[in-house]
Amino acid sequence: MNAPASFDTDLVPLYADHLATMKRRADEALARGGFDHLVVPSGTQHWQVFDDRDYPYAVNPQFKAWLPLTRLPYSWLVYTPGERPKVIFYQPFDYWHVVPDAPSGWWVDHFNIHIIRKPDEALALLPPAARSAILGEPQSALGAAPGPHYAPNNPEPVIQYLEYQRSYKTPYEITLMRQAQRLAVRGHRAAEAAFRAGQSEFGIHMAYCTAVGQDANDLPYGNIIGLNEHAAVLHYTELQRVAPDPLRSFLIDAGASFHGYASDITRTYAYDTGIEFQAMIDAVDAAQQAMCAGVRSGVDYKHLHVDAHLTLMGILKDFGVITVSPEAAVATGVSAAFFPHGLGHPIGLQVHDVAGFAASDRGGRIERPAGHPYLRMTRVLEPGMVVTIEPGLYFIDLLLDEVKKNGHARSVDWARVDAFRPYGGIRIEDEVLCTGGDADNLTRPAFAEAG
Ligand SMILES: [Mn+2]
Repeated sequence: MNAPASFDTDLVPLYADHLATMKRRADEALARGGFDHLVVPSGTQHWQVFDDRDYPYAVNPQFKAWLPLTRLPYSWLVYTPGERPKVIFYQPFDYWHVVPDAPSGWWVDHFNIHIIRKPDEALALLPPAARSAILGEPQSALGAAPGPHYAPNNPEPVIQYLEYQRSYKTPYEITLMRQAQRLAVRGHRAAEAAFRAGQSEFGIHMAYCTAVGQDANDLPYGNIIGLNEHAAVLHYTELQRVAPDPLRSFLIDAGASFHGYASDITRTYAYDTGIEFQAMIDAVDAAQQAMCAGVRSGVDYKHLHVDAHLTLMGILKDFGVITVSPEAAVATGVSAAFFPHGLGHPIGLQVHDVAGFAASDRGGRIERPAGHPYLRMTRVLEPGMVVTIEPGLYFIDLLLDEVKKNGHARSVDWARVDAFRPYGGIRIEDEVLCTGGDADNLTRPAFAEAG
């Protein structure tokens, strides 16, 4: 899928190491929970109420952590320490839909594979439920209660440990995540071209999907594509069918999936690159790269977030939007009106990956700093973690009205706000791998490669 011919071959040894890591983690998780078997259903289809239409299938992240299989509902992974893991592979006889291809790829040699034609056929192949940690959604239960009934129990000690360990990406996972970056960058390049050609938000969205080769069912999250003032809506997903006139600015927050791994990239563009808004974009871009360089082992992500507030307020001060010092803007809460979200989040199998608040692999939560309710990552960075760095500056009347109500109207030059409001806002987002040394930005090289 959109990768060099040698790509799959290169993955063979990486996957073997990844699987060895997954087994070691499972051994410890099972010991902690007092279980003999790890059982992971891939998940089921879900149906719309009073209708025969199914929602897009979403694989259980615990399942795709083991296997690059994202379109295989009603299947199961079974791992028993010391034994070869088993995949119960659901391949129905079905002429209405395309059924999953026969098992193939770099993973098959590591598993005993059992094909089933009906979901309930898994029952005879699964280990005893009472001795198993079964991780999944309730709908994955097999057999009608009160008869033979095999249901996820989701034991906390097992889940806590496995989710915590998923923070530390294996080289196999990093390889897949780099490819997810390359795919998304194709879309970002096509989207920028569509913007320059005067297309609508919907047209830009279609250009993105076509270039990536993914649509709403495949993408890791709904594309955010906002022109002009729409760039100020943090999760804008309306996709207007007509382009505004004049075109002023374009914010795109869009990713791609690769074998279940997500990318999440944001860029902002000015239509006229000679204007002051472009200069503000450039300032945020330079600041964002410095923030990315701050992703180093031992650094508290909370501190990166708070520092970002100061940096961004420095930019607003330089552009004459605030009249007070950055420190004063942060202390009075004015900064939160312009930068009202977190600096970023963990990313991997899920775009907002698990364990961003985890205090340990046995549970506990590291709370957000007071006054920062939307931060999604509060941990100290360690090698192997991948986080997004996505500072933003927006001109949002709802929040700026609060600044006035809270008695800080004189902290802001409202004529400057009026000048920037028609452009909406700026967000720039990359993924960064924490290493033992310098930060490894996964996103920028993909843009450089694409030219
Ligand atoms: Mn993000």
